[in-house]
Amino acid sequence: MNILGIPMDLGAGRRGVDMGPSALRNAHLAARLRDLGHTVRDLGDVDVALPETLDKHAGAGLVFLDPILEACRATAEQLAALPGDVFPITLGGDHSVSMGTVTGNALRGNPAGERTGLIWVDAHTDYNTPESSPSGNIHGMPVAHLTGLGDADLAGLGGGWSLRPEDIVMIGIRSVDAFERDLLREAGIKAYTMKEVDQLGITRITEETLERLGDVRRLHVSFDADALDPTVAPGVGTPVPGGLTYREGHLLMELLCESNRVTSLDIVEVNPVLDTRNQTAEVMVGMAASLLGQRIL
Ligand code: 6HN
Ligand code: MN
Ligand code: MN
Ligand code: MN
Repeated sequence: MNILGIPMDLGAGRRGVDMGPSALRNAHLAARLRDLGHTVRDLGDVDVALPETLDKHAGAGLVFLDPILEACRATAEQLAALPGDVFPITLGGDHSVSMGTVTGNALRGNPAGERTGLIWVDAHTDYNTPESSPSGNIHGMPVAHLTGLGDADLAGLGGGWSLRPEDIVMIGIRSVDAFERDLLREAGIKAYTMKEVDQLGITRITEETLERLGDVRRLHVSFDADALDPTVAPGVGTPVPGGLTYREGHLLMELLCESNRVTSLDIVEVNPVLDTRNQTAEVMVGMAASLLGQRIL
């Protein structure tokens, strides 16, 4: 198991998620995984430019485009160079880091070009393009770019590889922008909203998700802390009421663990500046532990 931090908050509207990797390490991520019997290697952090040294508006409508592109490229390259059989856990950082993590994991040890599935656990669909975005913040755009929409450089991170919309499932959704909704429908991406979490329950949703991605051998889970209810995970920059409960989050991770099919994980959008005594980092470390083998009995 390999840990890689991407201490970046350039894609978010508020400062502080750059401290996410530290907060998660401080919440004993590596020790928890070692207790489960895993061999854990921490690869440290990717280099990310500091916003204070940059011109915010250099990227024509896209806030901090160039430094985000650079950090995502470095992330993708580092992950792609890892062996196919390691399990990378990447720590954000704002959710724009996932353009790098999903790309790198899709290319890692994959000479045959096998498909990668993406399970996006989030309050938001993050499917804005530069044109549809109300904020210009790139953390609202990673999934669109992974499927080839939007800015050509960001969409081209995979050097020809991009994610198939039918290989994406989103869970926990409750905040979608107007034009983003149109793009999501056009792409035909499956998204389970909180309404469906309430109606169907996490067990059925997880079963349907795994069945839908049935012939995809590599599964990446991207877990945005704001998928959880703000009472459970208060340390996030874009909180939305009515999220996953503590148990719904764990149950999702426990069922994905049982499937034995997940091959990489992101933990993103943990903002220690807005948190209460590192609660959100601790909760997210618990989620990772459930995905990686922790059992109640
Ligand atoms: N996240 N849809 C909003 C935007 O600015 O595009 C919020 C995005 C939040 C992104 O939390 O990863
Ligand atoms: Mn997100
Ligand atoms: Mn979110
Ligand atoms: Mn955010």
